[in-house]
Amino acid sequence: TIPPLRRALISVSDKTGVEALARALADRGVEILSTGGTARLLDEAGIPVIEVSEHTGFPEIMAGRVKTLHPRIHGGLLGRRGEDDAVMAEQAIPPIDLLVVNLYPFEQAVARPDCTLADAIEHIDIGGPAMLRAAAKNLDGVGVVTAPDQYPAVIDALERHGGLDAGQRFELAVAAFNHVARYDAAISDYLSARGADGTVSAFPGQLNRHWRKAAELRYGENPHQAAAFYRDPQAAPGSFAHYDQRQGKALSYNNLADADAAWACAGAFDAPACVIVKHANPCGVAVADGLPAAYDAAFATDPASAFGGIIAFNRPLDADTARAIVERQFVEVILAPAVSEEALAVTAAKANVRVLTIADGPVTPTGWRLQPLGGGLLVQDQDIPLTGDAGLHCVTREPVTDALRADLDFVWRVAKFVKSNAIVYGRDGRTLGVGAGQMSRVDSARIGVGKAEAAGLDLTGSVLASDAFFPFRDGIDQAAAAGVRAIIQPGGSRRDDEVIAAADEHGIAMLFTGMRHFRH
Ligand code: 93A
Repeated sequence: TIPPLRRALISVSDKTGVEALARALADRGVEILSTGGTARLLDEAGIPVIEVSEHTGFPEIMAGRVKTLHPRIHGGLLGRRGEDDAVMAEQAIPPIDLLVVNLYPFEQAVARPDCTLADAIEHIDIGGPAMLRAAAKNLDGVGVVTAPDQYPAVIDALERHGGLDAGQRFELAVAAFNHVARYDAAISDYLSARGADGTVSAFPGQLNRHWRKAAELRYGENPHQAAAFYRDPQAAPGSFAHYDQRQGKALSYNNLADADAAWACAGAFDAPACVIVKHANPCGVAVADGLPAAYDAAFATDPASAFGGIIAFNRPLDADTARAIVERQFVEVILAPAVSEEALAVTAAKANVRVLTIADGPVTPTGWRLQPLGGGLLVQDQDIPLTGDAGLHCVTREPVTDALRADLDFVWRVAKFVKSNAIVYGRDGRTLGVGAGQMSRVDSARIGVGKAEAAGLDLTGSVLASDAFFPFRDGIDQAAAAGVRAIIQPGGSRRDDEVIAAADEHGIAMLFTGMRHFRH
């Protein structure tokens, strides 16, 4: 059943598209009530409108702080149709059957760098949320509209049925509560991150996020687990959450997790780069003059692990690279900032391959890294900088040549994206062996050597990165035996002297970064 639509109240800060909606209402004989700015706009557009102050017989006062907070408004929104009719008649409260409100733009206001605490507080909407809650609560008889992108469906329903059906009113009411919840969360986050004197703390006393469901997934990490993907509405352009799937099967939970890791790693390089990820770890990374060469080199690190991998690029995917991939290997996901039409034509031959584009990226991650644990949430900054305050410094007799320095920079960047304990061997802008996720560092060092051997790669003259300091000299001895010429690591072990002496003994050059990059 469609309840009657006699009267609408329109009060919007974002006035996009409101004229078309009001006109559709007026054309159907719906009476329109409106607040100051909105009323003026509609009046100028030649749409009949009654000011709320005229309707209530009470002026807008206190520079608009009190405009709709009146029983004639809230009674009109909240009165139960059929049940409260008598009291509404007795108190001369006309029903308001449709509410169109969006709130003072608090989030936009506080995003401005010069926004003061007083500005922010002035942008806290009181009357708007009160009306939205009233209308949404009374969804049996009242429709509530909170965003311009809802207007077309409302206009369509008006034209077809003369009003909103129960399903549409329910959906709109849920959207209204979400709108208010997000609004209050923004106010709570802003204020709880500040002291009365305006000082800002890095982590607010209260942490609200308004994650929105972007996709339901077939299952979670395993088939017996249910799962969905939620997007942070504030995710920066270029971040993984803005992926656009161009072809292929539906993405799985593990696809998304691995693709995110691959995208982040690809973003660590300025030169054209290819990153192949399996089970959250890069199993091959390379930079080169172009993507075909980068892909070849990344693949060569560990062809066995690259099978069924996730492949990310930091440049638009071209047809040659796409062809090389689909002809050579089974691939789950390919992601890039863009994909040429020719490349898409190539990947189309493998209909299951998921191709994602993420425009404007990869970007340096912003905001927090969140990690849930039993009943709580660990929150930290992003791991952005590469080196500590002292910068890179050579600690060995053997100096670091420019060529070695470039290789060391490369493996150090890769190591940031490998689960700890991380050891990365490389040379000439490509990985040669990756040891990931071991409980002891020397095991990771050994695994990296084994990987290189298995792939037929020679570690002679290679460089090595370790995400944290070497606690003992055994890792250095192991590296020397494998043919490593230079090492990059944070330093800071109690046994640094012993570790440096071992490097000197082997004629290995070693850079300290003064910064650790654990990743769990
Ligand atoms: O200052 S308020 O909290 N007091 C109110 O009574 C009130 N009623 C509606 N702000 C109030 N509004 C808000 O005014 C609406 O939520 C909307 O965002 C805005 C529209 O004002 P105008 O029509 O004057 O541009």
